[in-house]
Amino acid sequence: PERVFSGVQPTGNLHLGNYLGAIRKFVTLQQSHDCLFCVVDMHAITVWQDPAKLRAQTLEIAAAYLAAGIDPDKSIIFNQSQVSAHAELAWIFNCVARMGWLNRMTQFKDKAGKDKERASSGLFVYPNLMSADILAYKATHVPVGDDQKQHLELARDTAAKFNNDFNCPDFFPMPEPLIKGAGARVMSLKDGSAKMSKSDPADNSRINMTDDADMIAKKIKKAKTDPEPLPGDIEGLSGRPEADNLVGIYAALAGVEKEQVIADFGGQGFGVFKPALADLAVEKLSPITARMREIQGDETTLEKVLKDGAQRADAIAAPIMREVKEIVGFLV
Ligand code: AQP
Repeated sequence: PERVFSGVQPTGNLHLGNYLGAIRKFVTLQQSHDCLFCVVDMHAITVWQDPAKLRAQTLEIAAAYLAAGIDPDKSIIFNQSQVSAHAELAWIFNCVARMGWLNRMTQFKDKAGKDKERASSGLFVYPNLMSADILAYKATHVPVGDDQKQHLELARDTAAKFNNDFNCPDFFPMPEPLIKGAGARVMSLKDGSAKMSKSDPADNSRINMTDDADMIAKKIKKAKTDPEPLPGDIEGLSGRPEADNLVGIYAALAGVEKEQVIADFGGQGFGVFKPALADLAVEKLSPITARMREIQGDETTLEKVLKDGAQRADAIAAPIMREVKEIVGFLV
């Protein structure tokens, strides 16, 4: 059976990239697959998180899942630290994956910054925890943005090495990424070559899921562009990363191809295109933002959804972990 696992970190500033690249895809996938959608709080603490904020941000992601349309009766919504399999399998994978593999991960290089000596050891082994997230459920498909492709390849390598080292062919499946489609890579509004990111200190580099209509319009109006009008064909976007990004965001929000956006707006200046994009963004995002606020107001229900999800997730992972431990030679 095909099983989907994916997660979002509760690190604050949930943005349009997270929505278009991940959460919106989750909603569609739950129609065709068994899905687990996790709030990955253990990943979040690889960089310092204020405990009170972490708690609030965890509830915020759960509220975003529900507000976007993930149905907790159909899909499993839970937070990572409530299911022990994640930490247990991550440790085993720390002993399977090689230092050389981790050394090649570009996200560590980006996130650790210049002073790698001061990065947490958790940040370095983060990809092993991600492999554990997926494989503790023998998930077969992982919807993620383009930025997570390298980590998913590492998860496949780890699954293959485990199956090979312990002579248990096919024990872990090779998880497939589901990356394609509009919105897989939303770039910063201030720099078309950097991805839109929660941790960018410039708030106007991203559209937050909590921004109101005025804020969304203001940020789009101020987004960096070049002085040329939109090109008459799609090839004309090459070498124009900011224009390409705004056209891509429009296409993803409207649910059409970029070609269609160019057919509609080619030759128009940003004075016309930006207000149209702002209207579309507000139209698509404000109902979700409003629902998110409403859901966040009822913490008891949110906590109940997470608790129930954790129990259902544990029911899948526990028997798999028991087998893993037997395979490794741990007494169970
Ligand atoms: N800019 C993006 N475009 C498309 N998809 C994106 N994702 C993140 N940024 C973009 C996807 O969102 C999901 C959840 O991401 P995460 O919480 O694991 O955070 P991240 O990938 O580390 O990226 P962020 O949100 O920008 O955080 P920081 O600033 O900490 O790096 C993933 O599926 C991701 O691909």
